[in-house]
Amino acid sequence: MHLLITGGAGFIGSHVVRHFLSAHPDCRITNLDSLTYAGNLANLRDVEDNPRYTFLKGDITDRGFIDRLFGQTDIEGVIHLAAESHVDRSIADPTAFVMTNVIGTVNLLDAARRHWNGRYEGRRFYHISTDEVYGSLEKGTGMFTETTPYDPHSPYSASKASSDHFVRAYHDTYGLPVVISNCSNNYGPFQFPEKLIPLFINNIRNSKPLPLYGKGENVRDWLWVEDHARAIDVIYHRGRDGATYNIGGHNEWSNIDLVRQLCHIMDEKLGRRAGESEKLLTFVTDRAGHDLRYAIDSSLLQRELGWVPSLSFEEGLQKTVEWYLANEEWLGGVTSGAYQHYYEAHYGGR
Ligand code: NAD
Ligand code: TDX
Repeated sequence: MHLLITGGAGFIGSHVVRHFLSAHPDCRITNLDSLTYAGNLANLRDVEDNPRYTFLKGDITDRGFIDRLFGQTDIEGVIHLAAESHVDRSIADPTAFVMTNVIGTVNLLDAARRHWNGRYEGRRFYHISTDEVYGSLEKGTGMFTETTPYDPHSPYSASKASSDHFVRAYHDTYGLPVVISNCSNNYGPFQFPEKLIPLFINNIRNSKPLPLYGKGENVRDWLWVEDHARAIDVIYHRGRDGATYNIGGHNEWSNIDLVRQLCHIMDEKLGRRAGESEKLLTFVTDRAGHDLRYAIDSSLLQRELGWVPSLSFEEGLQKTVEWYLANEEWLGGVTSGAYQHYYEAHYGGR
């Protein structure tokens, strides 16, 4: 089987590539990625010599390129992760989010429609999406299910909601075999340090302030990234045609509680006095339109396909911290140059 994985050089994509290569010996993978600031071939050093793996540098916004790719290869399945993924960047400038997340997704859908041309047996287009399309929940009550109406608030979530709608439209209009999953916040190795957990690990390491938005009361539902990769595997192979599955770890944390826990682990690992890292906590101006709470009901996926998360958050957070501390070279590589400019522009002198 020949799979096209888009965005495979990013955080989640690299785990998906690694998982499929090891779990499916019959599977060949083409990893299509344009290597934006978030794409990094160092995320896949351990598989780059695998004869079943090919990296292809290319941009999904380039319609002609995507058309030639489908015309010249025997792609049987697509797992589409390539996206602009950071909410703060989407607030600063939504343009790339519309181009990649909306137009790029439509380019892929349309190439699959035209080149597969009704020969859909054994073929599938899988769109990896986010819980943020559902909007925001009140504190303490309710969860997102697959039938929760879409209510995106940020340019990022609006672009992902739009792409989800296009995926469904291609299923309903052209019969394209599609499946969608909407997942909660991922964490783990190889996450770019613009996102909360790796950003704060890096800042604690460097004794820099920890910029917590608002009062730190927003709640996120965290999932170990390899559990997401396993969910993607079962959904790709056994999910119903046209269906949507929510993926989440039933693991809600307010940002302030999560950061305190992270500080505690970092104090231990760095041999600092208890409470030392927490002194770096700095409350800063809230994110515009900041969604208060996300919580995912993943009972459909658990009931239908038997997926369950494998790792407790306590273990996952420990493993994540250990990974970042053991991979200083990786962290140094992604936090030099352009990252410094982004950091200065977004967080100012802090
Ligand atoms: P990421 O930012 O780490 O990686 C995105 C990858 O896409 C990068 O390798 C980048 O180079 C590539 N890319 C971007 N624009 C491209 C383009 N025009 N053409 C080709 N490649 C391009 O993102 P991530 O956190 O790994 O997220 C992957 C997917 O999962 C995204 O679709 C995101 O919306 C979704 N998702 C993420 C989370 C999360 O917590 N990170 C949760 C749910 C869903
Ligand atoms: O500096 C910060 N300070 C802060 O308080 C950053 C970067 C974040 N936060 C808060 C905002 C959120 O409430 O932490 C929480 C998590 O923030 P992010 O890591 O930016 O993630 P989030 O905005 O929740 O979105 C993530 O989960 C869903 C991913 O970035 C998306 O790609 C995914 O779809």
